[in-house]
Amino acid sequence: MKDRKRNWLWIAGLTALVAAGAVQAKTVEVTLTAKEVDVEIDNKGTKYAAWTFDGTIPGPVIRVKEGDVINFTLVNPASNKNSHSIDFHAAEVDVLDEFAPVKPGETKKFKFVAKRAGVYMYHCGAPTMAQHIARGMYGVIIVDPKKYSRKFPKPDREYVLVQGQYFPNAEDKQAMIENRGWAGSLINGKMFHYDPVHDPNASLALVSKPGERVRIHFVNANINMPVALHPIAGIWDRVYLNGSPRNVIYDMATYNVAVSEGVSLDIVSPKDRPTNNAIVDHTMSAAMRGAITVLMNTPDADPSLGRGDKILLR
Ligand SMILES: [Cu+2]
Repeated sequence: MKDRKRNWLWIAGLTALVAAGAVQAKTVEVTLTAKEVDVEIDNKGTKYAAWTFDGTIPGPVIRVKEGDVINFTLVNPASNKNSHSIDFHAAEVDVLDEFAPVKPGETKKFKFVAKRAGVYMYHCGAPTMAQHIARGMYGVIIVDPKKYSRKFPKPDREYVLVQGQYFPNAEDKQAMIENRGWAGSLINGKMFHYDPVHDPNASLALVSKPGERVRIHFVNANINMPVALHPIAGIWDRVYLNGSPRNVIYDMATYNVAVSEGVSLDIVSPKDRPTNNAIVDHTMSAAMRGAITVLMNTPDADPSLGRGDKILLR
């Protein structure tokens, strides 16, 4: 009798849990539009004939929760000259179906479930893929876990950084494939985007207050180069491989980010003084050509930055 009662309680508890989960899982409508437009690729306004999602490099940050259903639409307007596609690294589907190229004037829809928490690249995979990525068709999808934990605490601030390679000759596909002729590193679409130290035209930097936990969601959208990500004058307190709460490593000076990899990295600055960090790709050919981001840790840090829709600064 006692056993029966215990079983019943267990089943009731499980049912409540399942019901709670069902309430939490949402269907999220996401539409991206392929846009072949000129964008600025540095702080002084140099234009580049880009291909983009929604008109910017990178495309919009998509943020969902583990278990959510993404109801996705890709629009390729008739005014474009090229076929484009979407490849979500967060989706487990069919490369020949969901990820197939979409011709100008056509639209494609599909659904997928964001089953695994993490930070993922998305990009265009239409041929020649190297060119579609190099010209700017990439972005980030963050799949938040259902809840935070001691192992994966809620950060005080979060920033998205996406690194890409800049090939001035937008037509030379073969050079992109063979890694010839790249002239700069783009951080969220611009060289030295957040580095007022090396570029007097830079007006933005990342900010936090001393002692805050700052989580950097980083994606390597380079064509051929890994990224040696190091926070100068700091140490990564934790690195979450693929941005997953299950994959934590501690105390890393430099973390090597593979091409297409997403990763979340926490830095906690000293509490008792204002400091600055320079988050660099320690690969000098990249750092000296744009891959430096300044993080300023000061008591008067703007409270709106690194939160809500200000995790990717434009
Ligand atoms: Cu494309």
